[in-house]
Amino acid sequence: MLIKEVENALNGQITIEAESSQIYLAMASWAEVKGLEGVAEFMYSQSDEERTHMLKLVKYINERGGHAKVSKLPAPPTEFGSIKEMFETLFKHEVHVSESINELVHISLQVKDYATHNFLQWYVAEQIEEEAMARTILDKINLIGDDKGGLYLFDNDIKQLTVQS
Ligand code: OFO
Repeated sequence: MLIKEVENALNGQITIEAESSQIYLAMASWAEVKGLEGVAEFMYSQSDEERTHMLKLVKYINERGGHAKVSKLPAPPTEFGSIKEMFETLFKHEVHVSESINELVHISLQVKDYATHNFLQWYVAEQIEEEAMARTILDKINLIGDDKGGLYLFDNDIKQLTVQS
């Protein structure tokens, strides 16, 4: 049985994962409109992934006798500046998600909820991967600079990351 404090904190994480999914969907649409097919495909798939992160939390809370809640979300932005700015936003967002997961881990230990602590380890590992991937992408973008041909190749390249993830 989940104690209220943990249930509320996990419900808060549901909102964060749902927000991630919405933001990445908005990024996918922005990239698609700009003709960046590869980036759009990558972002659509990131958005789907975030939804699975959210669903995993829903199932866990309900399985442990709590009640998973679906909350209202603010609309994500529609403009993301440049590709570089968009991936910087994504990176910052993932760092924020990691901080939130860390806080959850901290709460679970404080109240000696070892089952939740164990459940959260999957998210800890996932965040390491997601932050690393965002960093790799940003490094590539910095290498390209203003080179249009480089951007074309990058858009093709990123499709590979979508297939792998
Ligand atoms: Fe990329 O955030 Fe979920 O966990």
